[in-house]
Amino acid sequence: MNMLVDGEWRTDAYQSTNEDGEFDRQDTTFRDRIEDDPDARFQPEAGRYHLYVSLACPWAHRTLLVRALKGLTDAISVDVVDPYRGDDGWQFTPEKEGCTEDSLYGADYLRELYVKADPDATCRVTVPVLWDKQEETIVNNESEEILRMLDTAFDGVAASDVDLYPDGYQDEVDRIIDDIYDPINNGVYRAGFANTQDAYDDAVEELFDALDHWDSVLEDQRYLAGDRLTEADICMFTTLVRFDEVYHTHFQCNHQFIREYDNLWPYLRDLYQTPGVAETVDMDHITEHYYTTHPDVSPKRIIPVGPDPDFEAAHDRDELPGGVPEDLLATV
Ligand SMILES: N[C@@H](CCC(=O)N[C@@H](CS)C(=O)NCC(=O)O)C(=O)O
Repeated sequence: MNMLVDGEWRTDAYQSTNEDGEFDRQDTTFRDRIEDDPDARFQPEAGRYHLYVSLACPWAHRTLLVRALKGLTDAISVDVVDPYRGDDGWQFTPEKEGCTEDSLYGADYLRELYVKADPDATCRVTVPVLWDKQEETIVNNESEEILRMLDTAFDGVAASDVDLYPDGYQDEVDRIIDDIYDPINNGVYRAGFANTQDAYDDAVEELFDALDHWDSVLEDQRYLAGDRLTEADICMFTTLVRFDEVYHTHFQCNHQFIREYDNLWPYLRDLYQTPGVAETVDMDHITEHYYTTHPDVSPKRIIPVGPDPDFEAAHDRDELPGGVPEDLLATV
């Protein structure tokens, strides 16, 4: 697979499975932090930061969701790459529906920004990227860390007081984000990119065990961490919303659709209908990306018709304790 090696683009450098045929996701490399501290190198400021995203990517989608829910859309600008990722990696194709140019530098490919940030970069060129316009560099390209920064470091800047990492819930939120990563968020990729039957079998078994578990947790609580919408729900949402259209078919996670679950399905609709969320979901970019970008998995690049789940249908979960924070309803 493609990656940068010493700042040069290579199409043969990155092996995505290990010797057992298991998908091996590489660690991200830019890990600086924006901190609300006068001595910090990267401080929260309106207009200083920029996100490079793909609307198809579940990891980038997390950052767009927090940006929307926190009321940071005016403070943090965004550019959107083409959903199709070819041999040259993520590309800017402003002529295509839902895509933008690189509004900062007019780059053709996202990798140019990585090399600008580090001329000797040796890494995958992934989205999301949190870019600092002041220092002209990448602050961070790990979604979990970006979403935490947008949620917790921008209090003086964000238009909304919504707190997705509230006191009293933090340990639980961290535990859930950690618990769902391997079997669910990364689990669908482990199933889809497995190169052996054993690797696939292990991944789907863990995936559906975990989905069953969370389906039962959600029977009598509205959100993953209890009665409040938190970062954990953001992390779960971006996988669930892609599941029936993409992961079920493309990654062969076809034991069950999300819309067949008693609680996960209404939970997914509840999140989708939370103010600010639906606008971040672009199913055309999602389906185009997956079905056309992985020739090993889907060589004919045909985008299937899909079940078109009705995310707008009533969910009735407002009968459970807790709910959408008032300030979110007011600001989004
Ligand atoms: N751990 C990273 C993963 C990001 C990631 O893998 N993004 C994918 C898109 S869904 C990507 O850009 N892949 C390009 C590549 O691996 O070359 C995060 O959570 O931000």
